[in-house]
Amino acid sequence: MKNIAPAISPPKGIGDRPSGNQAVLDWVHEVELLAKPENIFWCDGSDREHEFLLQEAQKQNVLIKLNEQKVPRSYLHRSNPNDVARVEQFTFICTPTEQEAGPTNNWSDPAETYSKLHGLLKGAMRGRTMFVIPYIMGPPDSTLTKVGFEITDSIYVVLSMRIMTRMGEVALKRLGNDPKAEWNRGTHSLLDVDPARRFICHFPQDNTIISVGSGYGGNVLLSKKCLALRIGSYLARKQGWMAEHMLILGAESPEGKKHYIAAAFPSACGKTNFAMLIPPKHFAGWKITTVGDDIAWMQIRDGRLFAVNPENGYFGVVPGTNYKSNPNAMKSISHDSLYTNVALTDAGDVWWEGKDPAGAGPKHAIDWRGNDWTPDSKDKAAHPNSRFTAPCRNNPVLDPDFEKGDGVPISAIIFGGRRSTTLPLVFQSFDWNHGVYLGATMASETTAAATGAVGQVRRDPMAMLPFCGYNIGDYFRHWLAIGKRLTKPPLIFNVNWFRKGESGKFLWPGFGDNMRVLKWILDRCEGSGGAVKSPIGFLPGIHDLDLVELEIDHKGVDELLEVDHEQWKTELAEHKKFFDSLGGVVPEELMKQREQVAARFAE
Ligand code: OXD
Ligand code: MN
Repeated sequence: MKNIAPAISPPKGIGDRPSGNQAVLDWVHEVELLAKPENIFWCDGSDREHEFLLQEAQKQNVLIKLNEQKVPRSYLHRSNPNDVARVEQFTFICTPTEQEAGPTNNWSDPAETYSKLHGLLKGAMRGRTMFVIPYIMGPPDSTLTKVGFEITDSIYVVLSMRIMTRMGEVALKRLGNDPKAEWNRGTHSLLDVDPARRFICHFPQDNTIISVGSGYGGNVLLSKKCLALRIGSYLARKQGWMAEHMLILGAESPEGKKHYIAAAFPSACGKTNFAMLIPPKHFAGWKITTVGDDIAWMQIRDGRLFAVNPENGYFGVVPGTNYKSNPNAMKSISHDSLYTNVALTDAGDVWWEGKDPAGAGPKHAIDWRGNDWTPDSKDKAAHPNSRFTAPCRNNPVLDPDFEKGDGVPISAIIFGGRRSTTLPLVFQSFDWNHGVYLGATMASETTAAATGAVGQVRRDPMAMLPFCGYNIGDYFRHWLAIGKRLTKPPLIFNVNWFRKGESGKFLWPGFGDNMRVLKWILDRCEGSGGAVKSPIGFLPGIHDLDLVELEIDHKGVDELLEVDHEQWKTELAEHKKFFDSLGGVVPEELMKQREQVAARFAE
């Protein structure tokens, strides 16, 4: 078998083993004995190490350097074409009992799974370098922050983790020498990138992750979906906090009044765009700032929820990103970034479908698979789930409290999905428990972020369906229990930017104009926004939304805000079907909420 990750030989002073926690050293030694690497490389995240690894990655064709004038200090990576998205069907939660993993997760027995994975890892790193990455998730001085170690034989993973996390000394310091301290053990090996030997396994009770057979971000940057969400949600329930698939943004009015909002949308539904929104001209003086674009860790203080972004970088969907849809993302990825599975132009620049809204793309490029591409090609130049990896520091609208250990106070939580019908542009829950019901029943049309069919409506509670590391019924209970501890709970809303009219066209322009919806949400937080009561919650009246300078007619707004009784009959039946499909784990309170919505329709 060809060695796809040959060992590298670092010069003196790079990759050396630090003195450290004995529990970590023992674990690394165990993995070494199993995987039998040629050598071990301890990462410290330094610039010297970074330069060395970039050179090695280019020598191995893992990275292609981009044109220095066009995208300084940036690189392109092509993953194996069989390995381009998260693989939910090969993702497992390995709790002692199946019941703990619950009805929405694939479960497998921990002892059997360890044994299977250890079999696959046996000798897997022969002739390769085993990298050890110490990292933290969360701001360095936050009580929420967690320490993780990832072992990997992929240089691309090391270079990506350097962007996505805070790496090196900061983690060793935070962990200290206590052999009983809490830290996450993550082991990753590419093996031979064969889908038949691809498994992403979580052992929450052991704070352990083992991922094999993939080199794609969501499966192998173990800090992100694996630790921050799946293991994170398990720890959060045990420890009384929340780990959620949410962006966090700051919104400051021209008068200097600021609120922070967290929003849960499923993968590839616009979290990054919303977190970096630029308001239309009419909202001059408003400032939107980004705390995070994908994950929120939240804890209760003084009866309120406070959130931190555990990540240090963005791993975002590239296609469709342009100077119109998200100028701040374009600036964030204009230097010091890694691109995965986009096209390479003849000038050494990157390109993707939707990069130039006017349609002026290159006449020739190399597509994401490494083949010649022209506008006449029938295949896409960039993979629909091609990604950028960029440091948060690149974002021109990074919130000044991005690193605040205490977190930022959350005034509102928004749920949302991609729904062509039924769901209005925006509505507000009557209270916390009703809001939990909105989250628990949310649904979205599937995207390319995970393998499988695209465009099918699936229930995705709180956008956590692929990421909740324990029984979803207990997760709902945890939400309800958090609500009981909040004296000033965030208001809860649902949005849908994706409703279509009879012609099949989107009714709402989205992007910057989402500020108009956000403004109503902020007005509600301030107690000043008007609303109309409907069976599903509070809706803005047409005059409660600021639509000045927007080309939309009354009819369009009516359609966007319409609560169609027939459609809702079907929707409520779908809610019931979904709850029933979970096999009795749904809390009584949420069943009651459903009945109450139905009863309000009958009033
Ligand atoms: C992501 C995802 O990569 O949700 O953030 O798939
Ligand atoms: Mn995500």
